[in-house]
Amino acid sequence: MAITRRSFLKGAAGSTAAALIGPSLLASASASAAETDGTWKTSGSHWGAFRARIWGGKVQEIKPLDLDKYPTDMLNGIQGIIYSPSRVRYPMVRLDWFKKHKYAAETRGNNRFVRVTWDEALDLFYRELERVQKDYGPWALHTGQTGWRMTGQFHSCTNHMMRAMGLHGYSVKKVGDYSTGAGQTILPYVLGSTEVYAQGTSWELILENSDNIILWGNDPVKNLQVGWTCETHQSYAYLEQLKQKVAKKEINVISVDPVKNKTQRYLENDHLYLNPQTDVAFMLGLAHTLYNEKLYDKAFIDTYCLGFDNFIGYVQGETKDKVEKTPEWAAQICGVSADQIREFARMLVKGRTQLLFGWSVQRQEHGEQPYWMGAVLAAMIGQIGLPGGGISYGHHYSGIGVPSTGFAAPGSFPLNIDQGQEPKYPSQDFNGYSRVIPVARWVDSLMEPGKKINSNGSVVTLPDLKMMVFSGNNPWQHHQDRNRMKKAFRSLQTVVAIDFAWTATCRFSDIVLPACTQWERNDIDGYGAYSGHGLIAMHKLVDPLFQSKTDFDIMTELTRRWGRSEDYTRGMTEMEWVKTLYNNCKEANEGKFAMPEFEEFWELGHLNFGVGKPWVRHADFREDPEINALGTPSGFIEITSRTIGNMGYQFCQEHPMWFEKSERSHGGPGSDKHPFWLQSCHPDKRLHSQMCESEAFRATYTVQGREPIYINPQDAKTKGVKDGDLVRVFNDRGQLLAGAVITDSYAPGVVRIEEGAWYGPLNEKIGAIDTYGDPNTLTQDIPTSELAQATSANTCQVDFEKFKGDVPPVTAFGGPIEVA
Ligand SMILES: Nc1nc2c(c(=O)[nH]1)N[C@H]1C(S)=C(S)[C@@H](COP(=O)(O)OP(=O)(O)OC[C@H]3O[C@@H](n4cnc5c(=O)[nH]c(N)nc54)[C@H](O)[C@@H]3O)O[C@H]1N2
Ligand SMILES: Nc1nc2c(c(=O)[nH]1)N[C@H]1C(S)=C(S)[C@@H](COP(=O)(O)OP(=O)(O)OC[C@H]3O[C@@H](n4cnc5c(=O)[nH]c(N)nc54)[C@H](O)[C@@H]3O)O[C@H]1N2
Ligand SMILES: [Mo]
Repeated sequence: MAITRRSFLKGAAGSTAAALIGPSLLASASASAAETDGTWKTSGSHWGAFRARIWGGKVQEIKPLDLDKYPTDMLNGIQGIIYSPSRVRYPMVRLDWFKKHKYAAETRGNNRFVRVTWDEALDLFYRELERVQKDYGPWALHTGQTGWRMTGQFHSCTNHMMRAMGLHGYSVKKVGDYSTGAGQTILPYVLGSTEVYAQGTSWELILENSDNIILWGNDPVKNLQVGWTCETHQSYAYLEQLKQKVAKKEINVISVDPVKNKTQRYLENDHLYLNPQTDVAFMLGLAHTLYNEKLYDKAFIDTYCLGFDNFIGYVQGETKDKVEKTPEWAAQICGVSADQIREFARMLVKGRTQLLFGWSVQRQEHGEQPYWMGAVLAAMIGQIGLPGGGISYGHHYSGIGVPSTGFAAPGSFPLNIDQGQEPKYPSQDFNGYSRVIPVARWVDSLMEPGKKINSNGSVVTLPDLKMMVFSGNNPWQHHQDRNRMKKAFRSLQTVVAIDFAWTATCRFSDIVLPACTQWERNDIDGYGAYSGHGLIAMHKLVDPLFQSKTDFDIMTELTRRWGRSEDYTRGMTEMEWVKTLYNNCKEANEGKFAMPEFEEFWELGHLNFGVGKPWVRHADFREDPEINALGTPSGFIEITSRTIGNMGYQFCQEHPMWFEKSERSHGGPGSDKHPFWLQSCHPDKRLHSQMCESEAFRATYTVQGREPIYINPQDAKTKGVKDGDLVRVFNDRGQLLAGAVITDSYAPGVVRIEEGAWYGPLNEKIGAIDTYGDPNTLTQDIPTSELAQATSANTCQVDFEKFKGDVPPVTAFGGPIEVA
């Protein structure tokens, strides 16, 4: 058997070369035609809308659409996605799985694959679907993981996969997501909606009315670069105004964060460092001050809230742990002095205060608590429902806070099978297992099938999964604790991945099908997820590369195998679907906005609905809490929740509380052995793992070809690590190589490796070093609590040292080891 040289060694050499060349040289080298040659086409992306110059069948150049006044520099990474050496080129099947016919689960991850034809690959996929439904049942198949599939409403690949699977049989699905699992579960009990995905008070009203803005674990300047649909970047116009108001001292902006983040560096606002994961202790200290200094809004609490006295009993040390939550008590946990806590509390009630929470604080153990406690704090301040006051949990996301136009956006390709249709295997017998599991608990299912866990008031029985199908998500990026995943994957018989990039998920799969990127197909998308700013025509820029196909074509061919392709496609082609989605949207907007005929829109490339009217979140509730009651059981803000109290959980009780974490820095558990808190925030130069494969762009931030780890100068000195050094980062769960960037933006005891760095294990063995720097090699796979069962990625202690010894090549990129 000959091993072709598309091996990891070559991949490593490639990335070093790119590091030396740099981005500008590569860009000009690819522009082989004169600047004016070719045609310009419009398309969209999570990173915004753009125009691309196509010449010689290749994308030569990308420019932001004129409408986008604040384009992200990630547009420079797009060509590198299309032309990445990590593209999935052909249908591939894992060698040992293919040849041994006994799943060979123990060698999964060795990255040795054979090339097969499309027909062979789809026959195998179908064979496995049949086998699992016949030999086991719907409980053995999980098709429910979702993720950041590329933009475009028709080609939403998760929908394509799920609809096709649905025509075959039932399977296990998920509830919740990795983004806001804890927040979206707790807040309906407290404020009556998920809040995290709700439109927020308009920025112009915040800018006009707020005296204080608290950016609570929140980095909008970094995180608004991407959006769930094609992003408009309108939020940045408001952030620019905010910057001016900060300079003129018209608005007092404070970042509460263990890190000086990108937003703070941009706004040049004040900062309150606190120890990681200690927000609730800090907030309890604030509540203690507001209560005992009689600064809180008693009238608001009496009119709009439920269960305040019960909660105050805990603050005063009369109930539960009988510890008074004085600022002195809080100070020894959160690292902010008692005097500073008192001052902060007094500032909160001086004028109008808008709390703006990010999502990272709930992506940690007991992540339900800081969100609930934030609502309590906002209630004590008493400004919920006023312009520029109250609390928001989403102003860093997809343009929340940009007023909504209210016009309909295009719908998407249906995720479910059509009414009246039945799958080939109609059995819905889940053999006593749960058919829906909390999103982040699927690896637990693989490890402990049959285990019963509490989940948001009910009991979930983890299914005994044999097969998983992934499309439009990368679990070997999004889930925690790689070595535990390696163990868990041994209980799977068949794993199918459909992707255009040879991610670690492909490496750990058995059948890999090459999808094309969104720029190799025609589609339509909403422009501005929350603003409803308009529509984008997504013109196919180039033909699908290598043997890749659209997800639509892949699933049409698959469903044909059991005679259901017509049901799947409804007998329509790609362009017929795109046109239908447009026409349905046109119809929905009839009488409100006169949309042109499809052909005109397609020619123009975009449609602008204009701007919406400013709006205040919860204003109606404030105006009349009886008529406009919240969606909570009582209709009021529930500071104490009887519903949750009755669940009887240990780590989510009847009101918000401080719970010690299983791992915490600054003297907390585990910090004696692994002193540094690792935060794995969202990347500044990627969308999770997407664009990591973009070689020249990656070279703009890597250190010796590795993912950066950000370290405080003091910590670096103690460890004898210099800027640019390779470091080994480790704990009892795993180890990785990363490149040191020394910066005083990080507090001592805090390090960061951004999530989405591609996992590049040296080999498939458990414990093997990760050669590129995926932080999920080190994170803990534990639930937030019995309530949400969400991911706790940010509860993670590590240690690091300067790397000594032979430096292994980066194995993350460049595709499989192809065995002929
Ligand atoms: N440690 C740590 N872990 C985290 C987080 C964290 O903060 N820290 N954050 C979590 C959060 S909030 C999220 S949302 C998740 C993100 O987790 P994911 O959404 O799984 O991450 P992505 O890297 O965006 O993966 C999308 C995958 O889909 C593929 N893809 C895109 N478009 C298409 C398409 O059209 N067709 C096909 N077939 N494939 C496509 C891409 O190539 C990529 O491999 O990560 C979570 N994991
Ligand atoms: N560029 C870019 N933007 C993105 C994404 C991306 O991948 N790239 N992903 C999108 C997605 S899917 C999501 S879910 C959102 C994620 O949005 P978030 O989860 O809000 O983003 P993060 O960047 O992880 O964290 C925000 C801030 O929280 C701080 N923080 C972390 N832990 C603590 C803590 O214990 N206490 C306090 N007070 N602060 C803390 C961090 O230092 C950081 O400054 O971003 C979206 N936007
Ligand atoms: Mo997310």
